[in-house]
Amino acid sequence: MTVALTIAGSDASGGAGIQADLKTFHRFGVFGEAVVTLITVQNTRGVGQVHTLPPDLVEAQIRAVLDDIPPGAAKTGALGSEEIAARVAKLAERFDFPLVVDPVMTAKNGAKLGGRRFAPCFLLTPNLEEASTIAGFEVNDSASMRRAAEKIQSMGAMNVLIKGGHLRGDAADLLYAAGEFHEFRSPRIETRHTHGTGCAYSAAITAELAKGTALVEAVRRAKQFVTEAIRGNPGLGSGSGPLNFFA
Ligand code: PXL
Repeated sequence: MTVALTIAGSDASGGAGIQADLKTFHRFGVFGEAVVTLITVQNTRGVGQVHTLPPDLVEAQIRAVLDDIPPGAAKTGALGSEEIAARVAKLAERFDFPLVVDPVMTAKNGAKLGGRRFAPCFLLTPNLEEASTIAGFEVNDSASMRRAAEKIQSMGAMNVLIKGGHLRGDAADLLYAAGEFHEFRSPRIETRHTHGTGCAYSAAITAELAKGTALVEAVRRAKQFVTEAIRGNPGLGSGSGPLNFFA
C-alpha cells in the first residue's frame, strides 16, 4: 500500500490542515500518516488560538513514523515556529522520498501559522503572498511569478509551484521544474468556500508523488481535483467553508 505523510497543524473544523491532508490522501487511494505541529481553535469564520507543540514532540512523532512506516512522499503545512521549521529541515536532510513544502504563513484572518524559512525540498507551493515574502518582491502577475519561481528555486526548492488563485481572471498556477515553465489554468469559480484549498492541493500532489507519478502529471491531477472540490463545495459553515473532498 502506498503511504504519504503530512506534517501540519490541526483544524478541528475539518477543512484545512492535517484533516484536509488526510481526507485528500484517502481520496487518492493513499494511506495517510499525520504528524501534528500545532493545534488551532477555529471554525469557518476564522482562526482564534494557535497552540504550537514543543519542537521535541514534533521531532519525536516524525522519528517514530519514519522508523516504522516510511512514506513514499511527505508534505509540510503549518509548522508554527522557526524552531519547528528548523527541526523539520534537519530531519528532511535524511528523507529518501520527495518532500513537498506548502509554506503556510498566515490563516485568512491573519493568524500566524508559520515563518518564512523553508526546508530544502522537492517542491515548494507558495501562493502569491507567500511567494512575495520568500522572494522579497511583489509577485502579482505572470512575469513576476516567473521571476519569483526562479529566485525561490535558487533558495533551495528543486521545483516551485506558484499558485495564482488570488489573481483576477482564471486561476493560473505556474510550475517551474527542470528549468521549464508549465502553466495550469482553470476557470475562476465564484465562491467564498475555498478554505483549505492550498492544503488539499499540496496533499494531492504528495499523494501522486508517493504513487510514483511524475511531477507535471501529479500537479495536473491535483489541480483538477482541487478545481472540482471547490466547484462541488458543500456550503458548510457561515464563513469560508470547506471543499468537497469526495470530488
Ligand atoms: O490553509 C492554511 C492552513 C493550514 N493549516 C491549518 C490552518 C490553515 C488555515 O486556516 O488552520 C491548521
